This record gives sequence, structure tokens and C-alpha cells, in this order.
Amino acid sequence: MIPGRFITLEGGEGAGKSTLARALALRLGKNGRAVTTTREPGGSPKAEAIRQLILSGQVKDHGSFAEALMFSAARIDHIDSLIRPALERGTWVICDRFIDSTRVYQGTLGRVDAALLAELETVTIAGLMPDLTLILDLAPEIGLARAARRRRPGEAADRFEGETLAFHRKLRQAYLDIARMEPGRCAVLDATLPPDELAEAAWSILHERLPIEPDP
Ligand code: Z5A
Repeated sequence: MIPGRFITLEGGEGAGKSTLARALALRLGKNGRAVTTTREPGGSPKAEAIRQLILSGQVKDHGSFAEALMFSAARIDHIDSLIRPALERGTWVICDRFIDSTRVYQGTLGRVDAALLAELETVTIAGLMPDLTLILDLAPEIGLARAARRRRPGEAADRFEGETLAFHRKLRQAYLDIARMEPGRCAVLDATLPPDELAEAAWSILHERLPIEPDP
């Protein structure tokens, strides 16, 4: 039995995952919980190095399955060096993207065979499923505009931001499909809410699904 709790945030570009991760971490901290926020791809030095490779587009030409392997290699290091040790210490971990991103981006959108991807996921996470996954649902037009506003002048869109609107609409639907198929793990949030209201909505779900018991 791992004492910490593992929460993942998922959704399209600019949905507000990083902003929400910070707000939830603050609130958990105020409630006396040790908490760490992290992200994928990345979260550990080796995984961050793989992040640079993938998001610069260098792996794209090798195809979606190669990308899935790279994301999985990064995830294995991230789990081994950061996530599992934190959970074993009793720390709550909030991770910006995790397995559902691979299912959606490389699976649904990249058309990697679902059964093959499921086997890869099984060996990659070795039983470490999130206790709760919050899916931030947002029209892609809004998310992409937010992401574009954040870019510095002259900075190019990354590997995935550069995809078409049809790609991003399919992505949104794929997340909603996961939420429908795994209602025990997933909850959908309206990401058009202003940050404070979104954090409040996320907090009530978190509180309901993962009650914060007082220390013994
Ligand atoms: N990927 C994959 O293909 N397979 C995998 O297995 C994994 C990932 C793990 C990582 O990109 C890419 O890798 C990702 C999928 C793929 N695709 N892309 N691109 P990333 O980490 O660079 O980017 P991201 O995950 O999409 O996050 P993001 O663009 O940084 O967005 P965000 O974290 O969801 O949003 P944010 O940074 O909190 O907010 C974005 C802006 O909106 C910012 O200016 C905020 O001030 C504003 N904001 C935030 N919340 C709100 C609300 N509630 N209202 C209004 N404005 C808001």
C-alpha cells in the first residue's frame, strides 16, 4: 500500500493544467499534506533530455510508435526516480500529463495500435495508475489562442501545437471518451472557468474522491 496519492492532469494545449497544478499543490499544502508537482514528458533530468528531443520534432519522422517508445522511456525514469519514491514517502504527487496523453496523442491521433499501446503502458507504469485524473475540457480554439499568447515573439509552435484544428478537436473527443470509459479514475472539468473557479471545482472533486484524513 503506497501512502501518497497520485493525481494527473490532462487536456489539450493551453487548457490550464500547469496553473491548476500549482493551485492544487498550494491547497494541499495548506491542508497539511506534503506535495510535489511534476510534468511529462520530463520531471527528471533524463526524462527532460528526452522531452527536448521529442518537442523539437526530431523524433516525428520516426513515426508515432517511436514517439510512444520515447515518451515511455522518459516515463520509466520519471516514475523510478521521482514519482514512486515520493508516493512511498507519503507525498502527494500532481503530474501535468501522464498515460492518457500517450493514449490520446500516440494512440488515437498517431494511430498506434491500441492493444500494443496497452502492453507498452503495462510494462512502463508497472502498476502505478493515477488515483485521480482530472481532464480539463476546452474548445481547441481557446486553448491554442492561450498557448499562442504565451509564446515569446519569434518563438515557433512546438511539435504538437503546430498540428491542425481537426487534430485538436479529435484530441478533445479522445479525452472525453477516456473519461466516459473510466469514470472511477477520471473526472472532467470545464476549463473555460476562470483559474480560481476551476481550482475550486477541482478541489471539491479531489476532496470527494480522495478524502484528506487528519494525521493519526
Ligand atoms: N505528449 C504526448 O504526445 N504524449 C505523451 O505521452 C505526453 C505528452 C506525456 C507536451 O507539451 C506535449 O507532449 C503535449 C502532448 C505531448 N502537446 N503539446 N503541445 P507541453 O508540456 O509543452 O505543453 P502542454 O502540456 O500542452 O501544456 P501547456 O500548453 O503549457 O498548457 P497548460 O499547462 O494546460 O496551461 P497553462 O500553462 O496553465 O496555461 C496556459 C495559458 O493560459 C497561460 O497563459 C495561463 O495564464 C492561461 N490560463 C491558465 N488557466 C486559465 C484559465 N482557467 N482561464 C484562462 N486562462 C488560463
